[in-house]
Amino acid sequence: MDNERKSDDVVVEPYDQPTGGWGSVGSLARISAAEGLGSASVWASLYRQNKPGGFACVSCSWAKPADPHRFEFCENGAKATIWEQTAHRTDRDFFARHRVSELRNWTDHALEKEGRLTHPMRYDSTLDQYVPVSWEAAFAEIGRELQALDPTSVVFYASGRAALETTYMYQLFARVYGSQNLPDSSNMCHESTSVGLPLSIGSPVGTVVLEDFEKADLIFFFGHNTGTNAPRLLHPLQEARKRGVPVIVFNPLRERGLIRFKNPQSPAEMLSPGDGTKMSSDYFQIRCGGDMAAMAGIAKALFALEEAGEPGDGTPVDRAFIAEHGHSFEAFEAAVRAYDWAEIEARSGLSREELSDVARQYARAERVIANYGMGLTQHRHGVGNVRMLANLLLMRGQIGKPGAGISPIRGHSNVQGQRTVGMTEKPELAPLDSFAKMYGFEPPREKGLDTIGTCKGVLDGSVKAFIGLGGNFSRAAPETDLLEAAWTGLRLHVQIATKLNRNHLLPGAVTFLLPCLGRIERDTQASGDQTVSIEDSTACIHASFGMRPPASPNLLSEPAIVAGMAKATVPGRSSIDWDGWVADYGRIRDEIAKAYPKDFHDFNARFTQAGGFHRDIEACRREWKTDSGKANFYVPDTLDVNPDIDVDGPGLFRLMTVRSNDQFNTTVYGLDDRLRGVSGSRTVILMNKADMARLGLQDQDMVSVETHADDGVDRRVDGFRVHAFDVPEGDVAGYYPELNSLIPLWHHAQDSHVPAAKSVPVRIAPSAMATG
Ligand SMILES: Nc1nc2c(c(=O)[nH]1)N[C@H]1C(S)=C(S)[C@@H](COP(=O)(O)OP(=O)(O)OC[C@H]3O[C@@H](n4cnc5c(=O)[nH]c(N)nc54)[C@H](O)[C@@H]3O)O[C@H]1N2
Ligand SMILES: Nc1nc2c(c(=O)[nH]1)N[C@H]1C(S)=C(S)[C@@H](COP(=O)(O)OP(=O)(O)OC[C@H]3O[C@@H](n4cnc5c(=O)[nH]c(N)nc54)[C@H](O)[C@@H]3O)O[C@H]1N2
Ligand SMILES: [Mo]
Repeated sequence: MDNERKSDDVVVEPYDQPTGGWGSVGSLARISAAEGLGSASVWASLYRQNKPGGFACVSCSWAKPADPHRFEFCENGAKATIWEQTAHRTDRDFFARHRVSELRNWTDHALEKEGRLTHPMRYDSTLDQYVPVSWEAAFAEIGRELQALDPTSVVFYASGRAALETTYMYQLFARVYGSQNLPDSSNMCHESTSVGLPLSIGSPVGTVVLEDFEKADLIFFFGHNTGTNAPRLLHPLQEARKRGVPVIVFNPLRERGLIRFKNPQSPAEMLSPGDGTKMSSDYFQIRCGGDMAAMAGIAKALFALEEAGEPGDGTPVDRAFIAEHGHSFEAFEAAVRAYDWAEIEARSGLSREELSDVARQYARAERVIANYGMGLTQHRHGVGNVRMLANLLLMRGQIGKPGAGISPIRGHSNVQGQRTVGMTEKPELAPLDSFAKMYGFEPPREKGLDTIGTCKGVLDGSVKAFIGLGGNFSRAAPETDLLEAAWTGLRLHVQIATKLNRNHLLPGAVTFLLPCLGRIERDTQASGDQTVSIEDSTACIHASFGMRPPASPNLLSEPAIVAGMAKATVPGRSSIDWDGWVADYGRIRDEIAKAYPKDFHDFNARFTQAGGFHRDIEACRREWKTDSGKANFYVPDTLDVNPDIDVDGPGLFRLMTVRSNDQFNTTVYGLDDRLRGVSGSRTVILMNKADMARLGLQDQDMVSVETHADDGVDRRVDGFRVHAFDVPEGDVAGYYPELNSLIPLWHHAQDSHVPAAKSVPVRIAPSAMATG
């Protein structure tokens, strides 16, 4: 399909415009026209995005301020809104025209471009088509199928978008049924945070709120492409830069958003001739996987500064904080002192001088925020990365005070919230005793399957059924080719979705596609129009009011679909009033408040307040819910993020799979990545010029990319075009999900099981297709 235009349409050239600016306005105008939307309806929605009384953006999870801008949205949030409100429909006629095996040859972009799903469908294997089904018949058959299966062979996935109310019901449904297989997209994303931070500071989430950005006097960024993936964060960052706050970035790619930004919502800035605000004071093109080493280097330099004791150097190490709050600091200090600079420089690709300069700036700062994204979490040593960053902050007492803290930038708009209300495969993270008491059932107590466990189970046949509450699991997960081939072995496959995607085209023996309302749409139930809630990256809970007419009269809300399945599957097995909850979501919030009183007391009274309400995070007030009762310093036993496999050998490259500016995960809006200067194709490999010369490659040459692994599996993609790019030697970058079949299932973070999507060991060769 249209994943690859003619080669001469593919352009990769340095993009030297600021992020935001007119490029972003042009991009929006193109997308709304393509989705068949008039500008009036688009602006009416965008005006209410992320506002008190409006809806919470369906794109990223960045914080929503109490005092919003006139338009509190970014280019990419607007794209997500427009994409969800599209005038196009994937209706019954569409499915009558296309067989499922035909649709499997379409690209992700082509599939979703067909628009919103309108009718519940069931796969008919004799026709190889989806055919309409009634909601009643669908629920009844799903109930019968589930009753016939062993609950521990059934997976209930959630992709991070569904609201707190839906998610609370969904996990209860799974547990009443007897399954704790509750993976969510967090397993592929910030699980390294959710595993690492509790060990370090006793909290699975970050400690920073929006106001802290106004007080910070130094800001770090590790491995996050902010201009594309959390663009609204550029506003507080721009304010900080205008105050002269240093912003220090570590990223192998020079991401425009952290280089220059022009606020598209400020007429004065847009019309001024300059090229916007310089967003970072220092930008270090660290080697992929070099963060542990760089952080060790900064820590080592801090110890050196402390020893030198120059009066202008501030407080390199906060010994008073460490004495009162720290645990195992001595072992950390000894480990850092033992690493030599040669190793630190080689692994990070940064010099001792550069890292010592960072340490000097850091030592002088009093309030410091460290932000990070997938560049830290999606490595084999992802948990170590996160803990090392916590160390760096803790050694200067930068957690638990205003203007400072650790700031994991989450992915999906409610991914953090889903974990908060019980969407977890780990029994110790859900209040199972409360659930048992409140609803009169015995929840399963053994650990369920996470994403990696689910993939293994689908591959070995032990997983028999998969229910997806949103998402595109098989496409987002690693080892995609094997997974797709095995998927058809499922007995039951149910997807609750807004748009058609590739996972939906992998039928099991019994397969349903159930279309739901999106968050922007009005959700009317027996008690009237309903409100839902989500938790943002900074642990603030917000109300979201749907406003648009539903895409089709045949859609049900997500809570109604969950209730429909639950009533058919586990009738009488609990005291849960499924229908009553659907009639009035306020009742679900009352239940959440009872199950989680510390975080959600007076939920209904508090959740509509501007800026949301902040959950009670003990680490914010220096109460450490760890085994030692203190903030635990992590002792790194290696600076190698790939300690057990070879990603540095001769001829090997470390492949980083990243998002473009024109996608939301597997949803591809277009073929351009404006902020990286790539346009016209997504099947590209971005490579350093010197590496290309060594391989005898010219710009635009076709290459094949093969995973370096000796496990007997051949993982290869072909027909990708190589482009010279400003990336460290030995590192290459390309787009997810097109490259997911290269990631071996075993290539994941050791403790959190997050697929290591950022350092896949690959070999690159001229393509056979080029000559054939
Ligand atoms: N518009 C839009 N917004 C989104 C999404 C989207 O697809 N589109 N997805 C959402 C989701 S689910 C998530 S999780 C977030 C993801 O947001 P990000 O965390 O920004 O995710 P990626 O696009 O994977 O980009 C990873 C960044 O880390 C850098 N990097 C790669 N390897 C390393 C490394 O070893 N060290 C360092 N220091 N940096 C490295 C890459 O160059 C890149 O800038 O965004 C969310 N927001
Ligand atoms: N190689 C590589 N792989 C990665 C990553 C990477 O950086 N590199 N990133 C990983 C990360 S961080 C994540 S979070 C995962 C994402 O994995 P997923 O969350 O599973 O994937 P998405 O693409 O976000 O899911 C998109 C689908 O969700 C459905 N949808 C959209 N809105 C709604 C809604 O309101 N309700 C319902 N029910 N459905 C809806 C639509 O049908 C759409 O097709 O991918 C992971 N995979
Ligand atoms: Mo994510």
